[in-house]
Parts: sequence; structure tokens; C-alpha cells
Amino acid sequence: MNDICLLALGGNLPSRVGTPNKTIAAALKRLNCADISLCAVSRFYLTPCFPSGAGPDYVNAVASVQTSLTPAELLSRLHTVEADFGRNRQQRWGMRTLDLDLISFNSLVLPDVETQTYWQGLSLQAQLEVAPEKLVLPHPRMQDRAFVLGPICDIAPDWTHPVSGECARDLLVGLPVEDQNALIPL
Ligand code: PH2
Ligand code: MG
Ligand code: MG
Repeated sequence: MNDICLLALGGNLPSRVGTPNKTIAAALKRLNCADISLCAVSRFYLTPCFPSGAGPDYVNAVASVQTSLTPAELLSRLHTVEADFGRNRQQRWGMRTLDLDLISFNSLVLPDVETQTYWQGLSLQAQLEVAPEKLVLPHPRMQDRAFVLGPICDIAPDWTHPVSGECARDLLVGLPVEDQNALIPL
């Protein structure tokens, strides 16, 4: 069930190809290439910006892929595609034309369980102030975010978090109902 990589796609500003919807569709085409094959793509959702009030609503989606790249190579490819669609990485959690997040890579836990658990447990204030320097997998915030878990449940509800052992469906229904209901399929 976990022999895939999950990528989260999002955006809340227009890019050179148009609306976030169009940008995400174009990015998915770009990602499907010689060394990355797209397995499944979720529905696209309109989601309220987190933190609330920090900008326009986002469009979010998730894709599962298989790849011959290493996690670091895949991340670097995601950054290349973000840059190609006009992303500038100045402000943490700022508005963006395209955000591509590596959510999970098979059942890998990087750099180790302790580091992963540390980043999962940070307070919201601490999250605003510090970001991990190394790639942490699964993404340490994925279990908190309906705009990531909702789309995952479209394509891989049985995907299981390699540290907590909880599946995506259970993680989603564990979130506040308001968060679950705020996802609007497009
Ligand atoms: N991404 C962020 C910050 N806030 N809010 C929503 N709804 N969707 C996102 O993808 C998102 C966000 C930083 O990556
Ligand atoms: Mg993000
Ligand atoms: Mg990102």
C-alpha cells in the first residue's frame, strides 16, 4: 500500500499559465516524465488558506508517483518545477503560485523516527519560526492538514503513516469536522 510517493500540490496566486487550477494541471504534466511516473491524481479542492486570513483560498490536490529518483533528487525536481511556474521562496507560508510538497516516499522515515517525532510535536508558534534544514519524511505536518489528507483519501485511503501506523482515512476523520467540511471539491 505504501509503495508510492505522495506529492501535495497547491497554489493561491495566478501563474504564467493562469489560475491555480491550471497551474496544478500543467505541473502534473511536467512531473510525469522519464524518471517519475504518475500513478493517480486526486480531485482538485478549493481550501481555506492556512493560517486563516493569510491570503486567498488555495487549490489543493495530491498525486501518487513512482520514481527511480532518490528522495533528495525528487525534492530537487519539485523545486525546479515550482520555479518554472514562478514560485519565489521568500516568505514562509506566504502566498504562492505553486507549492509542491513531498509528503511521503514509500515507507521511508527521514532522517530518523526521533527527528520526525520532534518536528511533528512543534507548537504552531514554533512552526512559524523554524523550519527543518534536512528533508523530514513523511512531511511532519501532513497529519494535521485536511487539505493534504482529504485529497490523499481520494487516491490512497489505506496509505499508512510509517511512524504512527494510522491510515490516511483515520487521520482525516480525526481532524476537526470544520476542517474536513471546509474542503470543496472542484
Ligand atoms: N500551504 C501552505 C500554507 N497554507 N493553506 C492551504 N489551504 N493549502 C495549502 O497548500 C497551504 C496553505 C504552505 O505550504
Ligand atoms: Mg506546502
Ligand atoms: Mg512547500
